Amino acid sequence: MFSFFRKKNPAPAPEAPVVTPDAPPAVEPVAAPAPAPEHPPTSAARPAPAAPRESWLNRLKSGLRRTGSGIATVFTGTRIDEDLYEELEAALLMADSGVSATQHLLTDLRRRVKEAKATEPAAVKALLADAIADLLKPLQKPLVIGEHKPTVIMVAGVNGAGKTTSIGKLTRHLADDGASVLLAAADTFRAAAREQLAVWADRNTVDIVTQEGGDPAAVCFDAVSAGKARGKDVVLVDTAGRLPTQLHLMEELRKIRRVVNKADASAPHEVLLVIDGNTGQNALTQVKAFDEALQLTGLIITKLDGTAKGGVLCAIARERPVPVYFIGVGEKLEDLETFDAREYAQALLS
Ligand SMILES: Nc1nc2c(ncn2[C@@H]2O[C@H](COP(=O)(O)OP(=O)(O)OP(=O)(O)O)[C@@H](O)[C@H]2O)c(=O)[nH]1
Ligand SMILES: [Mg+2]
Repeated sequence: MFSFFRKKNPAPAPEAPVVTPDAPPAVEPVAAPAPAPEHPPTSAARPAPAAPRESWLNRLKSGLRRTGSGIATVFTGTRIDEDLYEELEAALLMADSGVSATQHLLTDLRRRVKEAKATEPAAVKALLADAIADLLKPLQKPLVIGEHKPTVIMVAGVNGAGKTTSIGKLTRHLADDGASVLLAAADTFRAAAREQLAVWADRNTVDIVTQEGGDPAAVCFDAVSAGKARGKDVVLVDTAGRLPTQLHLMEELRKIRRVVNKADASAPHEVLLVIDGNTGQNALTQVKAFDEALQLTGLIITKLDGTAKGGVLCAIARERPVPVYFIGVGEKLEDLETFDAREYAQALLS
């Protein structure tokens, strides 16, 4: 079951066909344009309902098991000794947990083992799951929709992290919950990027504001204005991928943020960073850099169904605890789930 917290239950949005009066005429809000040729045919019909929570949890487990199994194998022996802690230290570091979180977990675990008077490695493993769950708990926070109308959500990240796909999945979940969504194609560099987002808009039968070439900030201004004029619940802004080291592109993101704020003085309400779960320790660098530029409110960690080692969430929890709203476990519409610290800790040790 997918759920995110909604403060209020907004009334159904009036589908006014008008653009906001103060929007520059260059930008055309369009309703779900034709799909890009490279994508499979789309239909206005809603796709099949999301898979049950358990099935995607198994995919997360099998994804993490492929690389995270090093942690679980530490506990296959019969004794609790210094060798076990040393092996565990190496396994946590190998799983991208980073030095700080690894040291924290080892100290915490030793304390728990002493307190519980644990004598079996299996019991130590269960205590480690508790320690990891407690470390990750501050990252577990629901996305709140409904406090503002529209709730403006800006999405950023490095190239290919899974921004556009995650926006498509998120749109589906929001729409399933009865929220009206408008997409802003602020990745104006590539025609393919606009078309890709348009396909997701079409699949979800939601409106999209797009512009050929031009200024991404202008698209965002128009999208937020149109979202207000049309009474949408959510405006989702897709931005072009960029590295934190590309300073002019980071400045462009800051500009988008400022312009969104001009269109709606309380926006953006959420600034999300999408991180490819395979990024390893570099993920922490990305969180820090994007947080400094944009004041992040949340993260989406994608591709946890693949070869991701998973420990990087421990590093993020320890060093830059930005909430993880969602995790991506596949390429399909339903492959996005809310983050649960305990489930994740258990998947990491499975
Ligand atoms: N296996 C898997 N693949 C994913 C997931 N999320 C995204 N992808 C794939 O990752 C690739 C890149 O996804 P996009 O959504 O285009 O990434 P992006 O961040 O928008 O990329 P740019 O706009 O080019 O920066 C696509 O092939 C997606 O299908 C996921 O959770 N699991
Ligand atoms: Mg994209």
